[in-house]
Amino acid sequence: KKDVITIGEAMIAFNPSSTGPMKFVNGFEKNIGGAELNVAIGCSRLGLQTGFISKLGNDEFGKYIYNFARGEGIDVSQIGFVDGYPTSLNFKEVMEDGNVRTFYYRDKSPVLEMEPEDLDESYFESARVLHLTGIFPAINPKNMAIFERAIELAKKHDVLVSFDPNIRLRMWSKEEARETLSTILPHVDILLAGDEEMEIIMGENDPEAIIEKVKTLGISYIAVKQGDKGAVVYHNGELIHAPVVKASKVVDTVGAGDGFDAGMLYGILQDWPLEKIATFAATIGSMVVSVKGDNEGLPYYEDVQARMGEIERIER
Ligand code: KDG
Repeated sequence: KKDVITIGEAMIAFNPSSTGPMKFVNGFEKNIGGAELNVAIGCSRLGLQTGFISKLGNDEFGKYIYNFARGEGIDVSQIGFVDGYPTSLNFKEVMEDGNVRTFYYRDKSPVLEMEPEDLDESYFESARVLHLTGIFPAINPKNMAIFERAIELAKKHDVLVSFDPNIRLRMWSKEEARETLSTILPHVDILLAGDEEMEIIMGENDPEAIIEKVKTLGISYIAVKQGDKGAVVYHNGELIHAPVVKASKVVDTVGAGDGFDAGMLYGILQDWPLEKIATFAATIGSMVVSVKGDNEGLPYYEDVQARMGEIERIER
């Protein structure tokens, strides 16, 4: 049984070895990124069973990502390798204050070789949550056919559909994002979205107003993320302002939203009270930003407990 399965594109994240404008950075460290894979890693570290559905280039980078995912305990049986499509790359520029710009090399993404028929129905039968993000359709509009099939299989087998819009304006325009992503919302059970993203999709950025609107679509869990200003979370008539958890130090903000998502999914699957879910997710988000890399800062369950002061740890 899989707790969380996700479909998306993984890539090599080249993190600069020094801060400042990229044109003056000489060294990059080879790490891994990809929002959906980050969520799978986050969930896996918390102790959930996860699976990643994707295609990678049949190259050294593809093999590196595959082995890394497997090492994190993610089921890699649904990852294929394709010839002729290089594994995607993402070079990052990190400024002193932790602000990041990304430069993609992903035009000929291996996921362009994925087809709706490739999805294995039995994989959905044994899953509890299907996590999707707006990055996948942003790669190519044809990926929506894969989402439609995945959503169909999820509904058929009572798998909850989780969705993070993850709007990357380097990949498509606001209009394209709005047009495509608004068609996904009615199928969603768990919405994990940024306030600015919801502004693009629904022209509204006030969390409570967003929640009022989207709950009419039948979405069960709603989280509106506001970066370092916290998050507002809704379920079953209950609305909670997640605490603002201050990061010990802001080093690299990329992946914070994915960490928050992993925390939400974990708490939802444990059927925790909403307040506990929100605090847990917010804590994870704050932990991710103090570590360089897209997923390196994703904590293990005990790390979150220690951060929340629930357990005391002997450091040395
Ligand atoms: O959420 C973090 C991701 O944005 C990052 O890991 C890279 O997937 C990525 C993307 O497409 O930007």
